[in-house]
Amino acid sequence: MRSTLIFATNNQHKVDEIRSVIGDEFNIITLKEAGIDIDIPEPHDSLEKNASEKSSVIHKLTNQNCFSEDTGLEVEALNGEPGVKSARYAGEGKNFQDNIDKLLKNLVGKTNYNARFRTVISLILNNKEYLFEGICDGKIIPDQKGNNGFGYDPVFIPNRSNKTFAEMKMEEKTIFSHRRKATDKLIQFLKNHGTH
Ligand code: ITT
Repeated sequence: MRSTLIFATNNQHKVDEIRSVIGDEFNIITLKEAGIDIDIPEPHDSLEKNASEKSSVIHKLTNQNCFSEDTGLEVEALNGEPGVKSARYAGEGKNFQDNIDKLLKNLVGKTNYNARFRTVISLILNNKEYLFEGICDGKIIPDQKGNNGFGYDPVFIPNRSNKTFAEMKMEEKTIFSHRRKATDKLIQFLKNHGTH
């Protein structure tokens, strides 16, 4: 029987992207599907700590194997911002457009547009926690392009591409993405631990 893992997120885009990488190998249950309605806190100053917080809250609640992920956009000229604050950069509303507007405003006059997405997955398997990281290097563009994806996708071009993530279909974003790289490590780990 396929192993079941709860994915501790309220972000459906993340669920779609991770499911497309994991395929049918594991049974991924969303919070909604598990009947859990909770706004998981992200109070910490690092992606690692916030990812741990999210998985441990759900583990305490369900006592089941689960994982979470925290992702940040780290912009060189802004000393790594918005980073851990990516979701709420322009305020508690977590509004994607407001966040992009604030980012572009803060980059006016800068010459270095280098940036990276970093994803940290926290897995709790049989009561022990494991972390996996995925990084996608690229750059920010000053004019938004594309309507696919979510968050900062319309202003981020990964290295070795000339399209923003928002101009790509999910399958193409997956070739480059931070989230896929972290998920690959998660899958490999689960297989090595005899979890199928
Ligand atoms: P959960 O905590 O419920 O998982 P969230 O949306 O709050 O969902 P994060 O705390 O990880 O997720 O916030 C990261 C923010 O960074 C997210 O709201 C987006 O604005 C942005 N982001 C994350 N992954 C992204 C991606 O692949 N492409 C573009 N923007 C992304």
